[in-house]
Amino acid sequence: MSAHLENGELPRKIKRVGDHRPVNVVLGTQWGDEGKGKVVDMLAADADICCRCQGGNNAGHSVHVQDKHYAFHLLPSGVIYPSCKGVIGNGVVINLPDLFKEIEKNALDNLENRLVISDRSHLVFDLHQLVDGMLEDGRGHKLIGTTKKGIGPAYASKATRNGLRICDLLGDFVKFSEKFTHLVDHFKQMYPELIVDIDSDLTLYKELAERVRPMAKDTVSYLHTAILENKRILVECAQSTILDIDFGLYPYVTSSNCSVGGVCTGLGIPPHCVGEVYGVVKAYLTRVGSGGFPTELNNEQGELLQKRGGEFGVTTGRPRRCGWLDLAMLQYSNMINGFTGLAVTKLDILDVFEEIKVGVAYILNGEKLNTFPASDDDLRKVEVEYKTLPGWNTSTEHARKFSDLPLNAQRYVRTIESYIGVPVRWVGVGKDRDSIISIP
Ligand code: 2SA
Ligand code: GDP
Ligand code: MG
Repeated sequence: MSAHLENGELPRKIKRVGDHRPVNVVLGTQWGDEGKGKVVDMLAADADICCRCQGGNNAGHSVHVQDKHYAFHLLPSGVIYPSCKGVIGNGVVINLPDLFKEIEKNALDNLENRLVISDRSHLVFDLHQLVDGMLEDGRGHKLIGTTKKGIGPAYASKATRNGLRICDLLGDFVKFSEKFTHLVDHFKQMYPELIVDIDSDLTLYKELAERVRPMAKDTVSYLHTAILENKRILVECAQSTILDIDFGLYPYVTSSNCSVGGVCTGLGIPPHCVGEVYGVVKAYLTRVGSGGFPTELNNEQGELLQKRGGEFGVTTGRPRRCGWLDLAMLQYSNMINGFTGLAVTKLDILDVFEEIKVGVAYILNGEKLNTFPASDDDLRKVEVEYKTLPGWNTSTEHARKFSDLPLNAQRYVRTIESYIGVPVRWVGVGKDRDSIISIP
């Protein structure tokens, strides 16, 4: 026992992480494609590190800077800024060949030297993609409408504990080859028609190992050190809360936690380091893929939203289904994420509507629900109670202050704010970087 302890003096060496909250989060509140990329681009101007914590290259995050258009799938959008480091966390599933194509396509300054990839993240192989396609083809009319990027099968390998991680690739290649062959055998037992050229895949991965090696790190200690050094960290979640594997409309969901919990599990950041949680809300609602959609507009208004909003998948090019904003859904999303602020995007798309409806409650079997249905079957049965608001019939694209917006547009934003009880901090009025209104 030390002299200090004998004297009754306890030596204290306490360095508490999280006395400040340096980690801010941007996440989707609805069914994705709310414009997270644009909001992250705005906030990353003041960030040292921008991280992805879940999902894979199923994501499609667009950023428009002057006449340049970026579509990010695995890269965190903040890497556009040369001073911003990118982290791909352990919760992300990585298709390495596609990641390198994305790096090359975007040709961002010195990117390979400022991108850090968790050595705990799982790999998505071609075989996962093939299986994703086979599963979808076998579902008939019950198809989920996945992006066929192999995301579900890769997370399934993670859960069945025969997945391969970046650290496996960087370790003994003989062991990696054995594990890969075992994985192929495992899938072939379930899908005898699956064809995998093991030798050519292994040759490819041997090359990729050397390319990824300098970027691979233990991102837990990397981010821990960054937090101690007061670095500003921004997390860009992909997909969205109603696509979350736990909280979304299962089975019409993706295979990761896209809500705020995914930040901690997908990066190894303690919860008390998380500061702002910004929810991105599209001023109307869209969905790619199947499943119930209570406020969907299967009419010319829906077509108008789709056309004006350019609602096509960034990864697959699929048309997105469109409908009115659903505040009952947004309330549920807020219960899960505890938003500290909202960004309402694409308000300009509503500029031509005489009247705008917003869903405010669900009625099931004649009773108003005060919870969000767990089952997609129930969601398909609900009737929606709407509030009808007057449109503004004026272009908002040049508005840069809240007071520049027509009064009815201001009322629309305030309606969202008062129903959810969370301040709207930004309003998007166009796709360009500067087409945004900040509300102090
Ligand atoms: P997956 O591929 O297994 O994750 O698909 C499962 C469900 O998750 C939905 N999902 C998405 N929804 C909106 N946007 C996404 N990213 C792309 C985009 C989509 C695209 O930004 O436009 O290009 O089609 C995305 N990724 C997954 C998917 O539709 C399924 O409902
Ligand atoms: P994400 O997946 O949430 O990042 O969103 P996507 O990039 O898939 O889709 C959003 C689309 O809306 C992109 O094409 C953006 O450029 C565009 N966008 C974002 N905010 C606005 C806005 O306020 N107005 C308009 N007109 N377009 C916007
Ligand atoms: Mg998207």
